[in-house]
Amino acid sequence: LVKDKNGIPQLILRNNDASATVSLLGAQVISWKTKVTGELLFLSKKAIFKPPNAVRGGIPICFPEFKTRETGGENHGFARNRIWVIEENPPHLSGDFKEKVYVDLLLKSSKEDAKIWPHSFEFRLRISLTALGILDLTSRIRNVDRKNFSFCMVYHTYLLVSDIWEVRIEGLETQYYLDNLLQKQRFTEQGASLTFESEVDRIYTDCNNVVAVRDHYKKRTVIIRKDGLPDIVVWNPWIKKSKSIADLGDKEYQQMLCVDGAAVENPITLKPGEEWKGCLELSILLSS
Ligand code: TA6
Repeated sequence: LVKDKNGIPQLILRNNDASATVSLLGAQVISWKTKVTGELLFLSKKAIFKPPNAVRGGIPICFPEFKTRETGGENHGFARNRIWVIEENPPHLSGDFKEKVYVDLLLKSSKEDAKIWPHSFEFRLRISLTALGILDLTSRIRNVDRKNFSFCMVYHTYLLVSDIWEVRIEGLETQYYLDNLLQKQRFTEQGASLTFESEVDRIYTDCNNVVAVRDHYKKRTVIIRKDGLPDIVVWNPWIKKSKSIADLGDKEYQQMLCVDGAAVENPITLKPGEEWKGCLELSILLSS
């Protein structure tokens, strides 16, 4: 464990030539690197590492809301603004973790947060890294309350790209989406791949579990696999919106693209004692 300049603990997972840095503020992965590729996640030069701010970049964990759905609480939920704890002995998680380096983090409901979201929960996140640099995030959310609750959960994944003009997303063709820039009107993706030349803010609903983000200039593709998460949110703020975001440089939109595994369009409902699981896996393909 190391501490950042505001005293918030960070830890680094290392496996072979790959590494991932995790801040306990938000249980947020803020760096993901391999020797061959260098950094793969975007982190704003203006990012603020001080609660209650969320860190602009990496993979913020958005829970229990995306936007302010019902409570008028913090945008995209409070989980990304809280300090999580390391859990030494979490309940058993199925899967093969033998060759992986991982950490388990935990966020529990608090009296303070119950004022904006009055439900008792336990949110466990395992972040793991393989020797080939595959980054895997598994969320388990448990209802420890006496009544049902519903939530949204998003891995708000800021990928670092060479130049937004050089990037395309494959795997979303023919999929339905809601356009947040057009009052959530519903469309079908028409293109063979998704490219960028203006602001984009969409929710692809109940869509494919695998998409590829191809970066022509960097000659690499990030493969995003989701499991248990029906939707994918795609966001780039472009020029005008970027200027209104205090912790994002005016031109930084050119180097970032958010492609988020998400459960957002239809909130997940858990009965007392039930647990939900949602996974995100990020891997890299290099082209010559
Ligand atoms: O769909 C992605 C989105 O909700 C955008 O509308 C945009 O506001 C973005 O997330 C970032 O939100 P944030 O609260 O992190 O500034």
